[in-house]
Amino acid sequence: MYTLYTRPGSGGFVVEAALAMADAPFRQIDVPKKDPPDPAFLAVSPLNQVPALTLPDGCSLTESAAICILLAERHPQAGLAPEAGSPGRADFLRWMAFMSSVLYPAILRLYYAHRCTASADGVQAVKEAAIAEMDRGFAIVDNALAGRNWLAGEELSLADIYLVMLAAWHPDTERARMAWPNIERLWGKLRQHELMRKLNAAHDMWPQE
Ligand SMILES: N[C@@H](CCC(=O)N[C@@H](CS)C(=O)NCC(=O)O)C(=O)O
Repeated sequence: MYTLYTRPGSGGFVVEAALAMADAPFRQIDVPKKDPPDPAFLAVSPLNQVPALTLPDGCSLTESAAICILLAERHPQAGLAPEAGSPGRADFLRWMAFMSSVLYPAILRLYYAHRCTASADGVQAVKEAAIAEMDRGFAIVDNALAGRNWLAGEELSLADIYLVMLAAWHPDTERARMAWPNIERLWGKLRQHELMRKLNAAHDMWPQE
């Protein structure tokens, strides 16, 4: 059985979606934000971040994109991602890497701005730069979604769920929904998706419709 370390409203959202779509049994451990961190959790996640996943063989991994890609590979019947060698595969890998290395860190810089400056006066500037970087990244993904139903391939994949999770963290979701109509179109579909509705009830990522 898998063990998912998560907390409501965190990047555990997309991993939980993956496990549910794969119908994979898992135990969920909610990790509260704690200072100092729990040493047992640090052994699993050295940066004290969720999500983290322990595999049935006892190996653990962090990094949401790596976890998603691995789960897609371990549960091919669930259609979590375009298969290796299929036309949508390159887009899937590209956007998973882009979202986890460009968008997610920009979002973290906003919410943990104090970590990015040694000066208390610098926090506001870090936040403004983080939002600008986020906006630049979302605009690029929005553009990639023009004329497409899904970010990668012809079916819903974890890349789409990852994207709406990040969009929900934008500090001004009203503006985000207006500014990036292709992301909003995708998000609108996922807001009606039964599993997303269920997960959203637990994670409170966006206002329930
Ligand atoms: N690069 C990591 C980032 C994970 C991350 O930052 N998680 C947040 C919650 S969404 C967290 O645990 N933050 C606590 C902290 O950084 O102290 C990933 O993609 O999984």
